[in-house]
Amino acid sequence: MKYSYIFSLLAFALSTTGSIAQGNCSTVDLEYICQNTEYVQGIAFQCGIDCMAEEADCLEQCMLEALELSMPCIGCFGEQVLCIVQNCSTACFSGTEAECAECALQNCEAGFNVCAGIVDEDNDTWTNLCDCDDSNPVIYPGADGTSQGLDNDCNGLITNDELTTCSADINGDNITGTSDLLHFLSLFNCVGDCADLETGDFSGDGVVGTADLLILLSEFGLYCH
Ligand SMILES: [Ca+2]
Ligand SMILES: [Ca+2]
Ligand SMILES: [Ca+2]
Ligand SMILES: [Ca+2]
Repeated sequence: MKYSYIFSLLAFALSTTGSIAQGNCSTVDLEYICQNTEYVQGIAFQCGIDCMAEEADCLEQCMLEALELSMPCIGCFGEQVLCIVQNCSTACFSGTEAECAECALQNCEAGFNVCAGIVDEDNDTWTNLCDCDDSNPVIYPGADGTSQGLDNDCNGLITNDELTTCSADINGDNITGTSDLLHFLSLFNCVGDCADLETGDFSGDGVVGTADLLILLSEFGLYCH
């Protein structure tokens, strides 16, 4: 029995598309698997080896001790092993590792994903394992910035190509916020010879007024560049 199928299954699960949400792995479980993919793969591999001749719950207990995953989520790994044994014994006992992995993918990958709740609801090819917003297709690990103030690439930071272009960032600190609003209000209704006219006249009509306030409010709270 070869246990390298688990490597393939996890690698595949990272990029495959799914359908139905609601699984046994919580959001915390999925994030843990995403953050520790190689470690989880290694433990699954080792526990698979250690439990080859043991009772059915050996694999689950072994993984539970080493991984910070919930029992229902780990149960999906156990079901996966059962599925492999039932469907792929020939490929995995006497075939190559590639044949074993291929058989596991075809027969047991979909079931594992359903069990674990691994889906790709926004069809950006990244499942909810590592897609930090699985309802928005312009957000996924490695995504290009879209200048919408979104963390497109899921790295926890809003970087240059992700920043919005905000005309209302009066003080130039790369965020349109309270300090800009206060400065703007001090200029409100200033017409003609106001020294700071240009600063608050976002709409370019020569008056600091309601049109400018609406622009500022539409950008309020945004990270800018
Ligand atoms: Ca996705
Ligand atoms: Ca997404
Ligand atoms: Ca980012
Ligand atoms: Ca500002």
